[in-house]
Amino acid sequence: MASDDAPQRSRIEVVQASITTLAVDALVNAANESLLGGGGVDAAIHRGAGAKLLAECRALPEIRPGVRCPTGEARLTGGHRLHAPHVIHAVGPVWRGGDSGEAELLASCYHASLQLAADKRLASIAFPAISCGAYGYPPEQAVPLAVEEVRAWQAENALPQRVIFCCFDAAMAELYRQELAG
Ligand code: AR6
Repeated sequence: MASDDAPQRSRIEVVQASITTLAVDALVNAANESLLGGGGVDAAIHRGAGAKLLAECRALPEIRPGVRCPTGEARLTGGHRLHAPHVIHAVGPVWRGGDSGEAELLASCYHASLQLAADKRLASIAFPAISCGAYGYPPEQAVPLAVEEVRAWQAENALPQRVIFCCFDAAMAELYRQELAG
């Protein structure tokens, strides 16, 4: 859908599931700067996509040794064996107490991911709770930030029209629901 088409109502949804099960245009991966896989949602996405995803990530240019995507940025690949045709690998900040630019870097992840999706003219995207696992970002602070970034984007941009916050556990899903209701 082009942004100059008739305006469509944008939607934000909360789903409790493994993100790998979702049939959306793009899944966002909570990756690390190497883009060569890891634990958590990154492991699940690489497991679901198969070895060709790792090969595609390895082929992305390194901007410094071992860094294919700096913190706060995002990169696009195919989804390979996933239902989703695209994966957007975003690198969230490690939580260091909140005074090390974490909020700006996390906001930048959401913004960069939405920008890549819009550039590809994708209509739907699913985000995990970036940085809220191994990277230790407090969900009570990450969730309002994620919701605000998506709302601000959708106020200005037609695509992606459908944004899903995909949570592994019920407590996280409830945080998003409360934030969206508020
Ligand atoms: N579907 C949806 N959400 C999930 C899934 C899943 N299959 N698995 C975990 N989560 P994390 P981070 C949730 O640790 O904090 C990796 O090793 C999880 O409950 O995956 O950004 C990378 O390679 C949590 O709420 O990502 C990096 O090194 C959220 O996803 C590092 O971890 C994010 O948890 C990134 O850490």
